Amino acid sequence: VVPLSTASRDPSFINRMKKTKKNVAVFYGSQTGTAEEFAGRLARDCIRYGLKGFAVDPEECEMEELTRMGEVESSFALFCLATYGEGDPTDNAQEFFDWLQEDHDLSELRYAVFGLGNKTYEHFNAMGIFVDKRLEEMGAVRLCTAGMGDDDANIEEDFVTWRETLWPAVCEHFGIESVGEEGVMRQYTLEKHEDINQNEIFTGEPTRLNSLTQQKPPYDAKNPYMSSVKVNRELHKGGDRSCMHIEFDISGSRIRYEAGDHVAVYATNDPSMVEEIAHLLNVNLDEVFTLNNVDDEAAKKHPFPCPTTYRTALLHYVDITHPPRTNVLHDIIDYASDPKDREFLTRITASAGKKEFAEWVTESHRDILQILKDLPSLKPPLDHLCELLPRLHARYYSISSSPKEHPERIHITAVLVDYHSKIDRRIKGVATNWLATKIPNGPDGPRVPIYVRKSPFRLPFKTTTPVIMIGPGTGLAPFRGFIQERHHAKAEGKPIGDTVLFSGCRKKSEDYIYQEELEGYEGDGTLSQLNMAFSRDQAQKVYVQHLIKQKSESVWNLLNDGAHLYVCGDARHMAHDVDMVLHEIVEKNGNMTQSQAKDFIKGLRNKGRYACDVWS
Ligand code: FMN
Repeated sequence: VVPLSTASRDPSFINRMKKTKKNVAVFYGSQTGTAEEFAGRLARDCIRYGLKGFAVDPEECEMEELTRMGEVESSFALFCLATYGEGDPTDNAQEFFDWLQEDHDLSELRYAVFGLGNKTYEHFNAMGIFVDKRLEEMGAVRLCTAGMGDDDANIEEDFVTWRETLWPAVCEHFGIESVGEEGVMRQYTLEKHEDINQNEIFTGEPTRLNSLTQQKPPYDAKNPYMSSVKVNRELHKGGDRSCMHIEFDISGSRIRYEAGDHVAVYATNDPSMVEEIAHLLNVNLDEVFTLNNVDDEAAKKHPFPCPTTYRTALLHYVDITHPPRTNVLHDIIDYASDPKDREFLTRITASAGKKEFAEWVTESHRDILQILKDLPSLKPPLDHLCELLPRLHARYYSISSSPKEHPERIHITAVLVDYHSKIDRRIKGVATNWLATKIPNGPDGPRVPIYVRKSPFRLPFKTTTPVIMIGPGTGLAPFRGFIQERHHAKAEGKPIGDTVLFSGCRKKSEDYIYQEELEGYEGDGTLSQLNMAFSRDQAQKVYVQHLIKQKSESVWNLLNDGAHLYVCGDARHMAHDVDMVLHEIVEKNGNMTQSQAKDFIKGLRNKGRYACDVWS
């Protein structure tokens, strides 16, 4: 079995460029694969201009060689860089980011940047913006204006639009022209296995063969732990939504976690969707195959662990529920036998068809199955579809327990994603709907692959430091862990500082999660304030930011006493509105001007006293 990535690869990307006559290095900073996918597409674009490109993981090569780009004739570098957290780089771009803090001579480098971000975050595209500026400062030549992808709107469209400015700029700079038309180029070739040993076939392992059946610590993203689900219960008392309290058993696994960490869950797609796709495309799901990269130099030999069956690929490895990106539909146009379907797909995947694509695919939430149903003459080979669809990624949940009180369990608190879209299509979240089926059924329970991801979201070191925690809905999750932590310290006789919670839900009688626990903590003095906003229990909507405003004075006094502030939950509205109210409080109660208040809050952030764990 060929490993997914070759560990012994030459870390010198310049050597690799020279050896394989490549002239375009496409670096990606990616956490969930979007930037990596875009980098792969840019590398493939190169062929059209008589160039040779390859996608490179900055973590796996010596980025200081950017100073030596002149050694490769007519070369340039492209960067697809996502931003995370509070304007941070992705894990695989952290070292590159650190390297950029020092001065280097980059006058031999020509480059262009596409940033991936989301406008609902305060530090929109901070990493892309930083790298674009920093490379220029160090003497590198910018080939075109940086692209700023917004994942809150349509990042695919942003990418395609930017690419339409990139290639003409490259052509002009190097005096080259497009050499071929826009044919579809496959990145992988199909290999079928008629006669293969069953133990050599991947059955859902994220990286290593048999890692899910022959379990060995330490556990991480490449080697998740098959944890037994011990509890899965409903937290809502009424209403039409569902929120699950789930407990994963980690006893004997040597997994350690801290309150504030995340747990990643590898979920499986809905088997009935998989069956339907196979039926429409007339494929035997148990057929065993491998997809091999046509580029021998590529870091990724296969798009996902191979050899495997189509069933495993569709259940575990590819994302079949998100509406596909433009390139997926573009690359399968020729598989439609009806000229009307071909015309339609050509129109909506062209740059002039962006609006129609957005309406018909993205906004209508059409997944690949729905598209195959709506265009009955479209019959792409399943292996090509598997190549084009993005990887199904692990989903992260804020852990809602403390290891001090639950050393052998990891708790999560998850709302079931199941609703009807504007045009009445049912939207079901992959992971939460799969978790909903994981009901304990005996001593060994159903098992779920998990691993713990460390987070910087931490209680202050001293138990006496006051904390203000703001987390409505499932934003309460990490704070349940924090409160357990303080409860434990208190039980041990340690003094604890003010512990203030602002949380909320729609109706007290329906979706007030962990009500008894929270009231218990208020009663025994663990919580010094329990502020709950019930948005729909009265004529006027009441949210956490309103309660924070009502408690302005107390919040201000706590901040003056050195309190740490935490916000968790919805980034789009809540975190933003809370931030505004905090600015108002500091301005008014601290007698400051607007800009002084801004600096004060910035100071809190810099000192690690204002932390966010938000999502959108
Ligand atoms: N985008 C920003 O512009 N600024 C941020 O601070 C930011 N933080 C994020 C935090 C989380 C937990 C997540 C899930 C996304 C965040 N994003 C932020 C958006 C991502 O950068 C964006 O979705 C990007 O397309 C992801 O690229 P990737 O799939 O290559 O990792």
